[in-house]
Amino acid sequence: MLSSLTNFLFFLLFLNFHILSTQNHHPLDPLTPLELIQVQTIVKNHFSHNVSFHYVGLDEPEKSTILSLESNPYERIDTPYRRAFVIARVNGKSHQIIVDLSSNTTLCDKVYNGSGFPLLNFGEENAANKLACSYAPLIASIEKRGLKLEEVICMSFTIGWYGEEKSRRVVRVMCYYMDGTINLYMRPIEGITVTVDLDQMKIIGYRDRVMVPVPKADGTYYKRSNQSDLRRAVRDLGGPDLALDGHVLRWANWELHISFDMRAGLIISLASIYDPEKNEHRRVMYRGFISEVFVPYMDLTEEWYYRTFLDVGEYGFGLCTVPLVPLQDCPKNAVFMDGYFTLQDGSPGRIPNVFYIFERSARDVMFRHTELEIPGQTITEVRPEVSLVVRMVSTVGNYDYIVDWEIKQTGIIKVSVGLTGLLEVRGSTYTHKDQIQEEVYGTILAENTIGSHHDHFLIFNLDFDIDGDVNSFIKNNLQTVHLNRNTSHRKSYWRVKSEVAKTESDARVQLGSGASTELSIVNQNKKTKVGNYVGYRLVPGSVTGSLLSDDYYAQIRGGFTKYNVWVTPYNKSEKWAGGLYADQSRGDDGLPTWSSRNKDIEDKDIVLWYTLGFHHVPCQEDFPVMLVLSESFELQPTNFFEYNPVLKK
Ligand SMILES: [Cu+2]
Repeated sequence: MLSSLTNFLFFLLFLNFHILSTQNHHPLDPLTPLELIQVQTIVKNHFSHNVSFHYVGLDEPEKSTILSLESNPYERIDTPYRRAFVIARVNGKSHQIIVDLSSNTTLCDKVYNGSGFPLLNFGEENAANKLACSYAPLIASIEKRGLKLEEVICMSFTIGWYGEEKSRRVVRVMCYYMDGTINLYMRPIEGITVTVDLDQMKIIGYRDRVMVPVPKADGTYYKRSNQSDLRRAVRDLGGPDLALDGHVLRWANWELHISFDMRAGLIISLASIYDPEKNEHRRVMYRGFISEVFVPYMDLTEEWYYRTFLDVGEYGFGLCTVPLVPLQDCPKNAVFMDGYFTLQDGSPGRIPNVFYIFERSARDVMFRHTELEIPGQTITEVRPEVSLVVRMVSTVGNYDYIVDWEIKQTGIIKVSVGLTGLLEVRGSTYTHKDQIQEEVYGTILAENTIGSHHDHFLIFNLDFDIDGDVNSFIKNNLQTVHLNRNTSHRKSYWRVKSEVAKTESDARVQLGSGASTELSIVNQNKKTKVGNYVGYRLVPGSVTGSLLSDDYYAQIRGGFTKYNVWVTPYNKSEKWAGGLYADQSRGDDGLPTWSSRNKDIEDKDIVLWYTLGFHHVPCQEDFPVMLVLSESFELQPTNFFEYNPVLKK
């Protein structure tokens, strides 16, 4: 019987990392492999028990320190502290530890007694899968179904929270079948649930409820060697006009810092853009990253109801990133960057080519005009769009999320998310839609194969600093004005009524509810020459929100999906919208809790939270591997520049 050690072994292959210099860090640079080893040593020396590492990341210096360094770069001689934030399990308890690398000490070690548990790590997931695979009752169930043991692969699933008063750190292990395919996700072995206690690494529950046919292997293969080759030549767009200085990226009129975190994946910091009018770089965003991803399935059957995942806080969006493939994931002109994370024993692992950075010319137009009204002349001016993309792919089990942060010379930041990979399908007795007389919670995609309805909600933490960190959130409501016939030839027109959000409750917005509203972050202390506040607006893509009832346990845990937009005052510790301890969380930590304090947000350092959502009703084109399903949003300069910022280019 195979256990799914593939990932683990794959990452171990890359453990022959390079030892990087610890000198000349940007203070927001991720921890280097050498620093990760130092953290491992300090933490292990601190405890007499075995330590299981669940998160190690940079404990960044205070924002005020970073900003003062940015404005006085020569002060970099006094390097700010290098510290690590660690979450580890020791003797059945979750510890939050701050490690200071310069003094080689543990500054703080706090036991967390609240609800929820930290990120799972690969080591324990693989151990749980292996344990289940060798469990005699499971082997008997496999044999009873007439399946070959050596073709079975087991996977761990987080279990959510359904009102239990006491929680144990457990996962449910589900099994899949290969036998003639590599697409194991299309061949679930339904009806069997193995419950594993992760701390004790012991099976605490087993149930073989029902026998359902395993969907066929036929038609599930998706590798190119078995397909007709539809490749097109990859165009070389020429060398990128970018400079990478450590983790600081300079391209065209932009400068920003990019970093890898094992929980968030890609983190964008200190994004600023050059303003030719002012002859200076102007601050736009202090920080941007994916804070949480909520994926609730709508299937209520016993083996499925609990599948309401928080991918960032349970599995680690960074931990699940995969090396990108040159010339396939990206064009020839791409520049790559590696990422480093921590394994269960605290040692560093390397993900090569975790980010690709490349110029993109999609043959879009930045602006154009053809002037035909001047006698004897036709004047045409066209400026093609070229942008820079930072790309990562996080493969959370069956699903692949392609995340692009795209910066444009126009000042626009565009974020796109593409969903692809393999659906989570349920085995079924049905071979045709006409046979189905009951609720099956999905679409029949192939014989014995139901693609379950589900959502993907990705919430972004966007800490704007428009020309400084004192910003405000403005709703520009488009209102229809009705007129008396006697006063105008027109019966109606619309105008903009601006509303400054005073407190957090003013800034909770459900988009798509009929009203036309533009949402902006502005600096009320800075105006353009003609008197408009400088700002950026959110141009939402999808306005999809959760359809679950508010008092449903899964919705309580993913409560940040109640609104598409939230604004909170900046707080260094408020990073993870689904709570720091997301596994089996109870919704008592996270964005809705912070926002309920209803703090003042006008003329404050504020963070905009936006959720990009997908309702996914699977269709047959998603079988056996999904075509990319994309959504995006933009952050657009709005009265930020004095005029069209690319005119002088
Ligand atoms: Cu989906």
